[in-house]
This record gives sequence, structure tokens and C-alpha cells, in this order.
Amino acid sequence: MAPSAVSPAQQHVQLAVAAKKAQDVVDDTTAAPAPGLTKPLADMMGNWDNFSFAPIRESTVSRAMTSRYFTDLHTHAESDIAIIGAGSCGLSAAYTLSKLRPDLRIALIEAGVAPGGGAWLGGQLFSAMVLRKPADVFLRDVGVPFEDEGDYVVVKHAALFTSAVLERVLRSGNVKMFNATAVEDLITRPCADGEGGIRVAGVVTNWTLVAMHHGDQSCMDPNTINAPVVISTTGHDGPFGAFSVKRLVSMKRLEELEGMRGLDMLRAEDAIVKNTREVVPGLIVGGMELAEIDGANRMGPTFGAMLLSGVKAAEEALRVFDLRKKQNEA
Ligand code: 48N
Repeated sequence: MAPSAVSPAQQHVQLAVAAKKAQDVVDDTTAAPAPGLTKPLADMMGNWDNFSFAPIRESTVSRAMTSRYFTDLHTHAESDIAIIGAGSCGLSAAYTLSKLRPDLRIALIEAGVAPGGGAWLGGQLFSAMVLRKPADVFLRDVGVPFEDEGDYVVVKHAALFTSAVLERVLRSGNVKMFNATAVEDLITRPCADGEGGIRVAGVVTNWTLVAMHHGDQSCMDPNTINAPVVISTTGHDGPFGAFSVKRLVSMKRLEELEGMRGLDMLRAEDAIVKNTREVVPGLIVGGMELAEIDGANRMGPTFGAMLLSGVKAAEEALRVFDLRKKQNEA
């Protein structure tokens, strides 16, 4: 198919015209903490001469960390859903799943030591994050304050969004984030008769620093996480950008990638949200990784599509998960 210069055909949804030019309304649903410190902390100030930490032995710290980490690895070796990438799209998908299906075991794998991907700053390393309506509904659900500018809203610092959604995900009881961990391959299975090709059935992981050095050290074999459904939101740049869709091409499961097109805010964001989907059985792709497979435009420094693509990816993942469960029970 001749590569088009703009996002694939999609219904361009006319945003409801803002009823009125809203004043700068900061919807501060997370009330600022009360002034002053709690008494125990306040009592510590000016009293440092009598201060000391409780005693500990180094091995106690080591055992506290390793027992928990390896219990998590052991538990999540079999997950219900694996999410690759904890950028704005992956975090939004994880948040949505944690609220809709707290009964599911979800592994969120992030290559960076710091999750968040490109959402710690707005465009060109500026602080403010711009989101077009109706993405404000996600911010209200999470409880992120923003300034209402009519057709769009502004979160005064992108890190306010990312830290808030990250905090909700990490506090949830069913999402475990493994950061500094790269997905360096996909677990595959032959599709059931008649479907043809392969389906994705989990992820292959390694410490990111190890994954980046296979070229200069041999036989650093990986670990695995089995999951009937994988959501891939690996973005379009960085050392591992568009990982899963590139892997589908290299394993000959996809012919080629259309490649992300030029910047067109109006077309890009609707296309990413509307086309977030299961691209091969068992693998849902969302966020900017999708632009690489579809030839969608990039949107530049607006983030609404990332959040709502994450919501849609979560919805798609639950559809596929429930379908696979029915098939296995049949
Ligand atoms: O923020 P990103 O890169 O990706 P998205 O899709 O969540 O958000 C994209 C958004 O930040 C934009 O690019 C904006 C809207 N600009 C658009 C434009 O036109 O310029 O997050 C992807 C995350 C990162 O944290 C990576 O470290 C991680 O995924 N990651 C991986 N983690 C584990 N294993 C991998 N193989 C892997 N690849 C990427």
C-alpha cells in the first residue's frame, strides 16, 4: 500500500466546541497538603542531638529487598496481562486495568530505571503538558489538577501527571512494575487451527543494561513472563522504541512497518486512539508505537491521545483476555 502522508482514514471527530471560554479554572481535586508538619516530624526538628536510627544489619536489608523482588518475579512468571513500557500510554493502560479488574495479575515492564517515558516534560523539555479535550476526563479520574483553556487543558508540570498516575498504579494491589527491565523478545505460540501465523503469549525479559550489551558479551540468556495478553506501548524513540512491532517484522509475522508520518496534531491523535487494537492475536499496540506500524502522523507535544490510547488498550486487552478464557474453557 503506497505510504500516505497522513494518518490512515478515520472519522475525524469534531470536538464539542467549548461552551464558553472557561476562566483559568484549576480543577484541583487533589487538595494541597495542610500547611505545617505532623507532630512526630515537627518534634524531630531542633532535637537532632538525641536523634538516631533503629539498629540494622546489612544482610537484613539485602534479604528485605531480594525476598520481595524474587517473590514478585516468581508470582508474575505467570501473569494475566503484561504491559511493555511505562510511558504515558502504558501507565494509563495499567491505571485503567487496575481500576477495572483488580482481580487480574498485571506485570508492567519498563526498560528505564525511571518509568514515565516522554511524559516527564512537555514539548522541547518545557514543563507544561498540553492535552486536548476530552482527555481531561482521564485527568479528573486520576485526580490531576489542570488549567482549563476551553478546547484544551494544561497540566502545569508534566511530572504532576506522570507522578500522579504512577503513584496510583504502584499503590494498586494488582500491578507490579519491573523497571530497569527490558523486554527483548516475545513468547509466541502457533495460532489455533485456521487462524494461521503465531499468537503472542508473553514476554522475554532481561536487565536493560544486559539487553543493551548482547553485542559485547555472549550468552546472557533472558527470563520470561507468560501472559495470554500483551499490551505494547514502547513509543517511537529511545533505544528500544517500537520494539514489539519491529520484532514482528523481524520474525516475519508482519511484512513491514509503514513508519511514522509528519507532524499533524489534528489527524494524529484521533488516529492513534481509534486504531489502538490487537495487531496480531494476543498483542495489543497503543501509543506512539502504533504510529510506526500504521503510518500515522505524529502529534508532537500534545498527550491526550496517549492517555486515551491507554484506556482503549486496556479495554482491548480485557476483550482478548476474556475471549481466550472462554476458548480455553470450551
Ligand atoms: O513515552 P513513550 O516513549 O511512549 P508512549 O507511546 O507512552 O508516549 C509517547 C509520547 O511520549 C510521545 O512521544 C509524544 C506524544 N510525542 C509525540 C511526537 O510526535 O513526538 O514511553 C515508552 C516507554 C519508555 O519508558 C521506554 O523506556 C519503554 O516504553 N520501553 C520499553 N520497556 C521495556 N522493554 C522494551 N523493549 C521497551 N521499549 C520501550
